[in-house]
Amino acid sequence: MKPRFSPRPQASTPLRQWSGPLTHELVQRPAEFGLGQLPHGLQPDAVTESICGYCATGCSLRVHLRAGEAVNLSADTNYPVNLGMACPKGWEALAPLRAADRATTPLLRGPDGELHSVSWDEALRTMVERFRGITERDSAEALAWLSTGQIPCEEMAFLGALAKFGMGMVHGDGNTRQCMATAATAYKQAFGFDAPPYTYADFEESDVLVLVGSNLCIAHPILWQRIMRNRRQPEIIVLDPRCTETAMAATRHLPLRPKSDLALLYGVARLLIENGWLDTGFIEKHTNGFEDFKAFLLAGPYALSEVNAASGLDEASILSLARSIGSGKRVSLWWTMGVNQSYEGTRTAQALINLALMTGNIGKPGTGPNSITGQCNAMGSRLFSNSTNLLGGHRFDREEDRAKISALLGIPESSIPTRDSWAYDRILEGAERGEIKGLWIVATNTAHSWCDQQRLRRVREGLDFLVVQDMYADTETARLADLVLPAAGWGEKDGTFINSERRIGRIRKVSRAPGQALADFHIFQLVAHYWGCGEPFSNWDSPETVFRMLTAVSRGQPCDISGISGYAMIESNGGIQWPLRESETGFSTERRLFADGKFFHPDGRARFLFDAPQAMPEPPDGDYPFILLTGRGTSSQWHTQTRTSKSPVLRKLYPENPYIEVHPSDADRLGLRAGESVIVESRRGQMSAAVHVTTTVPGGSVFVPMHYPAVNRLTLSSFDPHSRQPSYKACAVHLSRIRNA
Ligand SMILES: Nc1nc2c(c(=O)[nH]1)N[C@H]1C(S)=C(S)[C@@H](COP(=O)(O)OP(=O)(O)OC[C@H]3O[C@@H](n4cnc5c(=O)[nH]c(N)nc54)[C@H](O)[C@@H]3O)O[C@H]1N2
Ligand SMILES: Nc1nc2c(c(=O)[nH]1)N[C@H]1C(S)=C(S)[C@@H](COP(=O)(O)OP(=O)(O)OC[C@H]3O[C@@H](n4cnc5c(=O)[nH]c(N)nc54)[C@H](O)[C@@H]3O)O[C@H]1N2
Ligand code: SF4
Ligand SMILES: [Mo]
Repeated sequence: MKPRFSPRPQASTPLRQWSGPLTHELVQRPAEFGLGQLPHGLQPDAVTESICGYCATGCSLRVHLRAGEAVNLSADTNYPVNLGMACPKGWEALAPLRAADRATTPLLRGPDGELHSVSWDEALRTMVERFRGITERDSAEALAWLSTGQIPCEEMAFLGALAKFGMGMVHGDGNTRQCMATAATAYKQAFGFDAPPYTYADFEESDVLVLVGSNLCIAHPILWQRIMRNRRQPEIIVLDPRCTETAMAATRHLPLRPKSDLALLYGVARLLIENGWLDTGFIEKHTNGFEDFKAFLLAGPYALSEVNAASGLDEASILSLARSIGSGKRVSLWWTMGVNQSYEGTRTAQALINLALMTGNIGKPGTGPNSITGQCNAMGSRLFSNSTNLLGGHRFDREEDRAKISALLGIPESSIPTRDSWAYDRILEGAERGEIKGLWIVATNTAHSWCDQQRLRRVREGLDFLVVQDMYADTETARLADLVLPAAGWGEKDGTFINSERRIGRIRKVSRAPGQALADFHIFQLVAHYWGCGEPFSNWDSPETVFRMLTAVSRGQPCDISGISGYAMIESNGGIQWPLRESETGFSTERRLFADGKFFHPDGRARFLFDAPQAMPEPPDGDYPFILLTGRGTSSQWHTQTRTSKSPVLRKLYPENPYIEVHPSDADRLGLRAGESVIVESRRGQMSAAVHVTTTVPGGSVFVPMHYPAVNRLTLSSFDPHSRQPSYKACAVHLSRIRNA
């Protein structure tokens, strides 16, 4: 059963007076927003291309139109990312657009506690009235937003600029906190900027690929296909407690104990030192802190026998891993959520960065400490969401950065906050404490995807007004809203995404949004107008204009894209990786960073960063004897399933009901039979799931995919101290049989 909440108190503050017409003229002339319009400039029977709106691989899809309707998709054979391949989600990407439960009008919660359809005018007046009421009673700091890695850069930037520079908010964060914050922080601290160094050709050019906490076959199947194109007979080593599809397909699987990565990677680093498997020239010329790191490794419990005890891997396997990394010619280290979603994720990611720096595996073909991104525009949100860094990787606390942005965007410097936003968890804590009263959630489904859901219920109770902007009105989060704003989705709007290898690609409007749903871009234009801050945003009139502003903003930054003149240039080049400075001509399709050994810290050197491993925040014990691992279930399920569950084809490809993977020895001990239902319980909540007996999970651990809403009733509020990313992948649970089931 989905939760329902009591109605929020009704508006008590009188409508505020402001200058300018109250109703935006475009609300009265909806055609200008593209409502009921044929996609921009497209011939009715055209074939066009758009980057896929699911994962950060960033495949290009061909969209086939008939009589102005997008009728089919196929994989683009000419695009350097996917080379004619796509996964089931990509092939089925049109289905979610046509779902019967699309939000087609704004919905406002009435005195009866139900959501009722209202006009855009009433919706926006109410939103502004309620949010302004909060800022007048408290302050603009009592408002916050939570957004996403799944809307284009232009919309991301618009939301962040409007919220902070227009509406005076200080706090806003994205669901990339759940996903990429650790990698972003690890790179920033080590390299001086959040800069994944690789290009996808590196998958094909490595001799040794080490995948840590990454189930590539399921989560990024086309990137796995890129590895399959590697002609160098590479060694593919997977570090994952589970024997995943990827582990099975690899040349070697090292089933380390959950959360023992840091100790293991330090053990490997020590073996590199002890065996002289180092690139001392690179270390001396291009890094800082190696001697301290070495002393730390030699003084700590990282000898082979100690690391064997910590990780459960035998000594020969650890030594052989170190040898592969130390003596391999081109070694690349790849990581995803098994690393990022941990209470010590930042240091674990940096332990991988350290291995690459020690062996000089960076800036050359087939190398790199490479974080693989999750959502289609996670990389765009890291650069342009204006949440935890000022647009374009600038700093809120640096005066010259504020002056630069103010001059470029024509926004008064005084309206730029001088400090960073709270992270996601702090925003929710703020709501729990009553400091955040108004929350605007855009394109993320917090009430399913955030950890420790019971706590989130209290957060909801603390809010005066919750606005949810989504494609669907029945997501777990939209059901909690006071106001739902109906949004157009991927395929119904224009813009750009940035994929895992920093490639900026174009997305295109190929379909009309249903009813009165509007592109997020247009919703932001309207909110600016109704808020009374439309003037500074009057030139934010189309995604491409905003894209050009972002290229100007990026000038001089590591992510400088001032060399990109506009969308046509992106399209004709098969996407363009950042950076591309204005002076650069004749650039190639695949470019990696740091070929010159120069990093982004003022001294040009990369840093070795490390800390001793910590105990798991909630280790298993007598009451809760299993470690719960969570993650992706199948390549046909996307996160909270608001989109993928709308495709009848995809629905056939995954189990409809929640299931839990249990090792045969544990199933035997508890007397569990395959297929029976169990109650899975943590200290915070419980769910039921069908038992799947399998040796893919190690004894003592169980696995539940994240796609079923109940899973985050179990997970805990525990965060990496540097990145504030939640530890979704380890908490203690108990299993019990359902009697007479
Ligand atoms: N089909 C599909 N594809 C997706 C997504 C989706 O929802 N569905 N989501 C996208 C997004 S946003 C993301 S972030 C990526 C995520 O992509 P991945 O990170 O590859 O996926 P996960 O399954 O979350 O986690 C990867 C692995 O981490 C392992 N793991 C758990 N704990 C540990 C540990 O302590 N150490 C190690 N070494 N490994 C551990 C898990 O067993 C799991 O197999 O996928 C993207 N692609
Ligand atoms: N237990 C556990 N929990 C996890 C994870 C895990 O591994 N384990 N992984 C975490 C990770 S890595 C991630 S990335 C998060 C993902 O968590 P979420 O971001 O909450 O998941 P989605 O289902 O992708 O939610 C996106 C929402 O935006 C809506 N939407 C899609 N496109 C648009 C658009 O263009 N405009 C608007 N306005 N709305 C749109 C969708 O309908 C959906 O409601 O989950 C995290 N939660
Ligand atoms: S691999 Fe990712 S980008 Fe490519 S088609 Fe599948 S979901 Fe889309
Ligand atoms: Mo993610």
